[in-house]
Amino acid sequence: MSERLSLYPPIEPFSTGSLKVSDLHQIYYEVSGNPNGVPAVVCHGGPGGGSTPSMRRYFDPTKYKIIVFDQRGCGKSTPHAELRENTTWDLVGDIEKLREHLNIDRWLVFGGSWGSTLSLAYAEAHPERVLALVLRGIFTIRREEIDWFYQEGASWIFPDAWEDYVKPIPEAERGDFVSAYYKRLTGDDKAAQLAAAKAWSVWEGTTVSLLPSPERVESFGGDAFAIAFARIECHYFINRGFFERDDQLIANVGKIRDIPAVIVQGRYDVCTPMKTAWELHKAWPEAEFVVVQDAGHAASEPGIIHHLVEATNKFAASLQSPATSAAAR
Ligand code: STX
Repeated sequence: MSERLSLYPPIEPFSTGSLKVSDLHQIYYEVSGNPNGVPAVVCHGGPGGGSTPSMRRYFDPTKYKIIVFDQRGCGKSTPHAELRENTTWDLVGDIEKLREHLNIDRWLVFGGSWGSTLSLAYAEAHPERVLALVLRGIFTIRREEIDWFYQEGASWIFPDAWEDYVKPIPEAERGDFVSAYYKRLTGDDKAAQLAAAKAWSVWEGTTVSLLPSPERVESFGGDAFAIAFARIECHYFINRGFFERDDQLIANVGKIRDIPAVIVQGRYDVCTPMKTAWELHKAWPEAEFVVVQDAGHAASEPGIIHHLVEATNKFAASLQSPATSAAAR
């Protein structure tokens, strides 16, 4: 195999801020890379997973203006773990508010896992604002995807980790784990809420990478991360992503068919199995589709990094930044 591309070196943002998006919510954002580069916005996973500094590193910082933000209720956004005024369509609106606040006309949209869900929802709502899409670990919140990961399916591959996931839920309620977890994650018993949040979050932290990552499992079990991640994920799942129909994102792919796109999917993704990416690919053959044969779900898998960086490099060459095209006139 030829040598794989790696992440760009760590960088710090040249500006950060907090944008008031509703009476209740403020969202944290940061801008890194080249202030005159091609704008790119990153949609993080979960929902509720928050952004990480490594998200800046999937883009050439000399060519891109990289915008990373924390979605409502997680990371450095406030109030922490808040579920009110927190829906897919609120987040889509926030991306537009952020774009206008930063004076950006159009941008590349980059997202993995729930970040792919949100990127698709945003692009289908505002296709004229999207220069290109780079999507990984495709997730569309359909009932069968939620059932696979939180009810039965992934449990066959990780029966050991599954024992810890089922522990907080009494036998009588195990026919519907999402509902049973939702009750505890939104209940008044703070100790029960935290115990449920940790079990929920550690299940995901344990199963997202091809090879075990004890550091990830530990960080997913941290109180603040687990509370936001588990509460927000469960809230979105019990509300079926706030979509009108189960297959909405794939059914509406016609709205974004002409946007240049790359879809990167790990063959051994246990969290968002390849069936969904395959169905998106069949509905949208115009998008470049890459299966990484030795990867699971995580953005940090070496083969996933290679193809994501290759995709952003390709788009950096083909998309001109506003400043560059003005200079060329
Ligand atoms: N949740 C899938 C998802 O978006 C069902 C996701 N899983 N883990 C993550 O995101 C992070 C590692 C990005 C937190």
